[in-house]
Amino acid sequence: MRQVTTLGQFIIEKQADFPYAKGELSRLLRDIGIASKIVNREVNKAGLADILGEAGSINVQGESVKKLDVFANEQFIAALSLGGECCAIASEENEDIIIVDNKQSRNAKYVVAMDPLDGSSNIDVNVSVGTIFSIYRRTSLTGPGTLEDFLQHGTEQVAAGYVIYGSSCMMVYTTGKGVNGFTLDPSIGEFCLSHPNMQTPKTAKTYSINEGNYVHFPDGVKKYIKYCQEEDAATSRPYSSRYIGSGVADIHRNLITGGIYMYPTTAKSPKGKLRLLYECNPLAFITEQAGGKATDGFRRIMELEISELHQRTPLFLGSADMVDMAGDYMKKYSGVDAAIK
Ligand code: AHM
Ligand code: MG
Repeated sequence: MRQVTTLGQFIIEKQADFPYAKGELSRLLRDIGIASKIVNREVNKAGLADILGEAGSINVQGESVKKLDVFANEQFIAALSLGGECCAIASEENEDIIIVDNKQSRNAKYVVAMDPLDGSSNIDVNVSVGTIFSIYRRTSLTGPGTLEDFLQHGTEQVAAGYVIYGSSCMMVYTTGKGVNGFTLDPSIGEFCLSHPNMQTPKTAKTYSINEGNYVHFPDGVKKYIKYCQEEDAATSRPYSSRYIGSGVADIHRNLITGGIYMYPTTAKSPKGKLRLLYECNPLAFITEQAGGKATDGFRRIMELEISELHQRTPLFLGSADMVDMAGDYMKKYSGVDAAIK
């Protein structure tokens, strides 16, 4: 029988990489793993809505059926609160931070930012969705967690990851020592190491962007898209366009096969659509750890100043050579003045 390494075993083995660690981070990652298994179970049942009851209705057991993004948010908050290893949580679903103020959590070292169910509009059409998370060491010393604990540069992240609820359920995470991916084996209910030491190709032939917004893109993006579409045998162009519209799914594919994901400024989203704290920073950390890059078109995502919990930013993320070239086009045709201040 082949030896399998479960997420739990792997976390314990890797704890040795952090000589001063007392296991809190390991327990936090374990809590996230547990919540994601519960969310996966519910996502898999989403197609049964007609039988089990539509979101917002009362199901056959007389319970009210929750929307899956609300359900996912509640599951992650419950797992993190009960686990006792984080003193505050920031979520895309909550305007303000959630202070976890029980006896055990009050002085916990970490805060967790998350998007509990990214791309949730895709659930009704059976397209993959995901959870994104980011872990920081608190900057306040003791007592309840504060907003300031979250307003740190992405470079300060201690760990980050995503879970993709797709044809299989996978957790991919980094603690700053490479990226590892775990696939849920439903027969034993465990995440098993399936993608050790993930590396993204340095260059590739796929670009991912919502081209419906083309007329509103900055000139640098328009010109870069045209470059991707030109015929040139030496650079294997034209490239392929691949856009699911579910960020975790697009970025997971590009991480494995290579490519660039772009969400620039548009008329509807003049500062970009994606959120710095719980979407862009964690995805940037994972991508960099896999050998890729992430910028806002001009600057490294993980060095951007953050002043608001739900702050947005443009995002260019993926294979290093492609992100560099898109950045060159931005500088040449859009100019540094176009950078979001
Ligand atoms: P959400 O957090 O509200 O789900 O929005 C984020 C999603 C990403 O998953 C995806 O890449 C992007 O928004 C798609 O946006 P659009 O439909 O504008 O292309
Ligand atoms: Mg989101």
